[in-house]
Amino acid sequence: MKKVSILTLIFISAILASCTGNNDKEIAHSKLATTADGKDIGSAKFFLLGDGKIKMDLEISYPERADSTVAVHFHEHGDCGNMGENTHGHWNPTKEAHGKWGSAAYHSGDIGNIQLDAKGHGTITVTTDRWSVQKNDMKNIIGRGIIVHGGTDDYTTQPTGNSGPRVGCGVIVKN
Ligand SMILES: [Cu+2]
Ligand SMILES: [Zn+2]
Repeated sequence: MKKVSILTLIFISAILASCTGNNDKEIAHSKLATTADGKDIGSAKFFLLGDGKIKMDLEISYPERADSTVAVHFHEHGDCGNMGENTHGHWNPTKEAHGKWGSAAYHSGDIGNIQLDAKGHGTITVTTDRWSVQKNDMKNIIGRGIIVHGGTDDYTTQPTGNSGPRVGCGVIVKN
């Protein structure tokens, strides 16, 4: 019996070690909520990587939107009031056209479309040098809004991608 417990402890320690085995530092986050009634629909976490890039892990849990696509963008202002309209337009520090992430031209917060499964769950990870958390840096993402749209980004229509209503919203906050 004692042998089993010790083995179990060793096993649990190994699992814990592997879970915390990365050195990425979480530097910012955002809680996403519905614009209509403030219901929690997910979150974004931002990590500073060893090479200076920032990685975002964004997760959506939105049963009402199961089996659909939602478009996600960073918008200019971190104010989710007025059904998300107070975030204004897409954050666009590089003065480019709206487009698909990684294409020839796109806004620095054009995350794009996320497919939600039968439970309304979906994730996306973006790693980039287009973001920072430095004050007075035009790449600073702190205080920007994240908008979840009820439609699909066509990656073409300017300057919005014709992404539909603003169904979810969050503000990027420094940790
Ligand atoms: Cu948007
Ligand atoms: Zn855009």
